[in-house]
Amino acid sequence: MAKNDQKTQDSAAKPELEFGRVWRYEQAPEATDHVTIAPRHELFVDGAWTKPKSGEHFATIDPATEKTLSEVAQAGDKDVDAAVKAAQRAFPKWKALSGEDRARYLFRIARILLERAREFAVLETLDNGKPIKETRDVDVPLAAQHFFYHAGWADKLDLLFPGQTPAPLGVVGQVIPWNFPLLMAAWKIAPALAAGNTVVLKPAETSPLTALRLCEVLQQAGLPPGVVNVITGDGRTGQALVRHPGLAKVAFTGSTEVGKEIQKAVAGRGVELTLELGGKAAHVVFEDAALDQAVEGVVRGIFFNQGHVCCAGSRLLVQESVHDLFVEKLQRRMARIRVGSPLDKNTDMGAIHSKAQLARIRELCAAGAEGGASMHQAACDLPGKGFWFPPTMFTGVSMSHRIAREEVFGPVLAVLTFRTPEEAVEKANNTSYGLSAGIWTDKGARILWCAERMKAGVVWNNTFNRFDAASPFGGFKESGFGREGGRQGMRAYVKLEGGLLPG
Ligand code: TAP
Repeated sequence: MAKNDQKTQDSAAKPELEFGRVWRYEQAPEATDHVTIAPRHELFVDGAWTKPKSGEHFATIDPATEKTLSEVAQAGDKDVDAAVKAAQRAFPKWKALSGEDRARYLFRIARILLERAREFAVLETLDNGKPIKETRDVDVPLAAQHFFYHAGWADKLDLLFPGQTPAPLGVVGQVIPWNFPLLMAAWKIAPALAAGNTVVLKPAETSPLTALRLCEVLQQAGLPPGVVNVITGDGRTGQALVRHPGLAKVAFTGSTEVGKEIQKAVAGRGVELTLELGGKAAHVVFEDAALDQAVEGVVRGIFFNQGHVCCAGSRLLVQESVHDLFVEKLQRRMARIRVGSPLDKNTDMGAIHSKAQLARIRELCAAGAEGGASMHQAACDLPGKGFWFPPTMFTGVSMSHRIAREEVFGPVLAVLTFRTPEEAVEKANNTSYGLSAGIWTDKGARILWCAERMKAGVVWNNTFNRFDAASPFGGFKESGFGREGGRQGMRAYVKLEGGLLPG
């Protein structure tokens, strides 16, 4: 182990796995920490595993070791077309099922996911680099919760939209990112199916394994062929999917840049669109807040999932009177964050997801230091292999710094100050994003005053990064539009016919 050594190796290593070999994690040699990974994965189209027409596959690696986990199919235009056609064929029958029958499938999927929770948690940790305690306690249970929750709506759509007749849209193309691969798949698939739509899902190139394993769960649950199709590939596959004329709706989560491209690609086609994009959330700490609790909230807000979180609290706005004390407390807390093997149950922060993401984090940190902000990094021993970055905080940051404006998508906190609530709100809103925000104060009236004025889709009070399937999630401005979760999330997957009430 070399201190803060972030050397990387060529990630295009040859696959080393044979079929059915048990993958063991070298740094955490517990015999129970294993999952079986096939050396090659095909596309899931029309309920069956299908080879890509091109015959091309690419490697997906463990970012903590840079070892190849498996090879995954590269779907081309013809594969995308076959997947959309399978979903089109399945749509009339799926739509015609009673809500109660659709709910039965969703409940079954949720139960099987929980039965296989350990396997999914380990697989997600291997393919993504996030700590096992997060995949075990957050990603997998929340993914199951989304299926349970939406199963509950499948036979109550009339109650959800009273006075109107909700109908499914058709085939939905869904493109998801790498930061919460299984959870994002569940967020997208569960409401779509509950409403009677069929799906073609494209997972991120660098973290496709849990979405593919979810297909096994769908098969186990007896989901009819073609209702969900999963096609793997890079950005070209996503591009071919969102441009396919057979789609009724596109749902995308990822970068603002790609979101804008997708918006152009679907413009004028009568395709419904929801975009959940980037963020640069302000985490506002007032002098009257319970500071020790706020420190925990700020740490959770930025270092959870290595900061690879669209709603991460990456801008800390702390009231000037408590700035020095709060920063000192944060530094002490950061020194106790355990960075290391993602499969170790004690690890707080795992590996950075990819070499490219590590390069972006380094670039933005270098820009912060060059711009005159002071960088504080927790001293920790980082493994020699894999992609790693220590918990990092910048003080002396101004709004003109790139680290205060751009989404780093890594474990990097930018600290700014404010004097009055008005200034806090003004600085919080001084961003092109509008996904989330956090407020720490002892005064209820101040929470309401700030929350009303903050232009963010989600505002957490005296907590941060809490998620629930019943709670709508989504942004304003360059963070996108449309909501996922809750009644609002279901609204994005139906068209409303008749009735006098607005949708
Ligand atoms: P994106 O490029 O936005 O990737 C998200 C998904 O879109 C992936 O499945 C991607 O495929 C696919 N995609 C890429 N180009 C596409 C296109 N032209 N049309 C349709 N689909 C396309 O994100 P990224 O490259 O993984 O990360 C880049 C930056 O985006 C990060 O540094 C971070 O700041 C931000 N990001 C934000 C979020 C959220 S949740 N807001 C999530 C991830 C990343 P590939 O995987 O093959 O590229």
